Amino acid sequence: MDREFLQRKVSAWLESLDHDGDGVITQTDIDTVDDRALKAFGLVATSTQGKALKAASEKFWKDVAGAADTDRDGRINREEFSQAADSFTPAVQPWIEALVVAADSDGDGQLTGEEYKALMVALGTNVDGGSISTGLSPLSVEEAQRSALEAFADNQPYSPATWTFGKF
Ligand SMILES: [Ca+2]
Ligand SMILES: [Ca+2]
Ligand SMILES: [Ca+2]
Repeated sequence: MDREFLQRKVSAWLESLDHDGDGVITQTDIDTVDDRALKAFGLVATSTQGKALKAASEKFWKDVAGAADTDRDGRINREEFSQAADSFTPAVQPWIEALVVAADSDGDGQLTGEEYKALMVALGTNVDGGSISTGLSPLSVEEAQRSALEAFADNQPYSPATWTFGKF
């Protein structure tokens, strides 16, 4: 991955994840995504999906902090994030997948356009940027997971072939 490309990625990720805008990623930011998501999906934290989401985000934070937070202060700054950017995509995948499963609040395996938009808002991705081309037709959970990962990893259509998410 070339350096400029990496820096753009890191900036986009930081922007998406840094919900309180203090310039660093902390567990609070991750919790905020979960809280927003559950609210948007009409789920309570004690629901099955809520618990699964929490478990996934805790693992994500542990993996990302373990790889990136080199000074162990509980905050991942831009430099730390850049150094560990390679480990971010595999770490984030299960969490995004859990978010998509939670977004399917009635568990029928499909996300309506509205559910999908709620998911994008919870993730902090730009829903007005044309990244959602699916309109309002329902998406399968698998399609939504793939799409959410792409939207999250790359707000702009930019060398999509650089990003492969393995098992899809
Ligand atoms: Ca923050
Ligand atoms: Ca740190
Ligand atoms: Ca559904």
